[in-house]
Amino acid sequence: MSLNQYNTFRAKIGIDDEISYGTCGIVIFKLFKDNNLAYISPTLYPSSATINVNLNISNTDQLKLITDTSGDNAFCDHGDWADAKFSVENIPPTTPSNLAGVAPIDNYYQLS
Ligand SMILES: [Ca+2]
Repeated sequence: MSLNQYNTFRAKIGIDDEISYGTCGIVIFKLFKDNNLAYISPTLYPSSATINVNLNISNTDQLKLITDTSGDNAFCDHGDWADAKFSVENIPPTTPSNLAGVAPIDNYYQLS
C-alpha cells in the first residue's frame, strides 16, 4: 500500500479494557515517519484516558507504529491502536516563501 495518496493518520490509543489490574500494562506509543520519530505518547496505564492521535503524513513513504514496553516489561502490555485509518483531509495551505504580496486592489492580492 502506498501512503502517498493520504495525508493524515488517525488512531485512538490506549490500554485495552481487558487489562484493569494493578501495575500491569504500561506502554508508550510511538510513530515513526520514514524512521524519524514523529509522535510519542505519554506513559499510558490501564486507567489512562484514550488519546486521539492525528498525524500529518504528507510526503511520508513509511509509517511505523510501535507499542513500547515503557521500559518495565511486556506483562499485560495490550496496547490498542483502535480505529486506525489513513485519510485525505484538508490541511490549511502555507504561504509560499518565494512570493511577495502587494497591497490589496479591489479585495485581491497581487502575488509576484
Ligand atoms: Ca510495560
